[in-house]
Amino acid sequence: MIQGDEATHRVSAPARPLSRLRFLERLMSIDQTFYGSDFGQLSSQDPEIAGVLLSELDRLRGGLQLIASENLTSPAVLAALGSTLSNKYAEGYPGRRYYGGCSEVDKAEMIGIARAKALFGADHANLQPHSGASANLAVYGAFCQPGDTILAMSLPHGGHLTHGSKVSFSGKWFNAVHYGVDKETEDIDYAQVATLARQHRPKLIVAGGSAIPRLIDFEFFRNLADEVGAIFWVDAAHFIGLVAGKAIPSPVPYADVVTFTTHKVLRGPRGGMLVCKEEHAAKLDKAVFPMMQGGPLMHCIAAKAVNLHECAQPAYEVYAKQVIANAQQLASSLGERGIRPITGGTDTHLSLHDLQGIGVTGKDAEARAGAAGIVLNKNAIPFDPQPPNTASGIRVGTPSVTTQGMGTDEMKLIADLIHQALTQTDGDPDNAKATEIRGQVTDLVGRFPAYPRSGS
Ligand code: DSN
Repeated sequence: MIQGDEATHRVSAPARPLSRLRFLERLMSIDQTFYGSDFGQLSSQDPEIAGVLLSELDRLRGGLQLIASENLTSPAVLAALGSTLSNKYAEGYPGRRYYGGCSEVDKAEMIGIARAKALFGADHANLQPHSGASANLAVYGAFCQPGDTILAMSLPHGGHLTHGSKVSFSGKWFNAVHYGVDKETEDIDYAQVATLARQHRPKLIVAGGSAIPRLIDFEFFRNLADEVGAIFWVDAAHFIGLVAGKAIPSPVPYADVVTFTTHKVLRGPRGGMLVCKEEHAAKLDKAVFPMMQGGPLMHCIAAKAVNLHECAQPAYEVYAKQVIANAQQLASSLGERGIRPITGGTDTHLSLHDLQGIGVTGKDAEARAGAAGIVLNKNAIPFDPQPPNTASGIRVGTPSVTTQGMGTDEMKLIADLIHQALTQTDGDPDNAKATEIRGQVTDLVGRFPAYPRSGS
């Protein structure tokens, strides 16, 4: 089990069940430390929105958060997000802005850039992308013209919307060719990647996606990109936190550019970032601003810097390794209960599960788990016979529960609770079995509270 404040945000022993009134009082006192004096002002000025903030905290604390792309960022990151840096216009880059008064935000951005370069061993970093999709848009802007061909993983096999899906700018403006997974191994079909690259000679080759449980062979992609004269781009949004924590190999030495979100395993604020080789730095900076974005979100950039410092601490390495150990335990314990892990398991923070063996759709599974206090998402599995809105699978991830301090014993229990919810309930929160499972979830999260209350 992870110990220590930096790893888990835990500050004290678990709380006992409280009356609703006492609970809200305690909530208010700890929230002062999360939001500063502003929370008091917010609650008197706008109780409606203050109530939403409190009830979201209540929701986070009351259930098991297994969305693979989410995490529980630290109070320090939240403090930077809720700061006056939000006020500042700072179009441009440190030392060359289009606005006066940028001396302090320049410092924040330069600190963040230096931390990102050091953490990832990168030549260059850009912290301004508002999101992962914005960072990805900048890559297209830097390297492609409309109509150019790109090669990426297909969305139903684990890719991402911005990798050439027809409903995204990337599929509308570019000619996207997609590779998938091998039917037997369910891992990336590297032979197909090579065949398609040689046939189409794409401008960009992309590795990465949203539902890939296995490590990616970056050296293979680098060599292939060199062979066909393509730029090699890694979308590392899902796993960059594991790279930061030195728990899995880094794509940075291999890729021309690596884009990512900052809020998944990395545990930073919601946003995007990119790191790249020096030769592409000026082109990518121009593609982020002024090609794709206007004013950067300086409060968010400061929060990214805070997070990068957290990720450089030894406790974060312990955390990243535990995220994987937990994901592996959860995947195998679900598998033992007939909820088959795609590829047979995971090397990362997430696993994808085929529910056909238990005769439940992804959509029903999401509803049944949700009614039992377990938050996860339905997901298409490779060669899925169901449409995406129904899907035959679920995706589960361990970033949040590991932040809460849970370990492999808790993963075994969670697998059992998921199995019970999926096979013995019907999505109705009033169902007696769902109520019983919710009680067990409450006990578990009570022992490992998210954002523990001061003095509890
Ligand atoms: N929407 C994210 C996810 O859940 O994986 C990817 O952008």
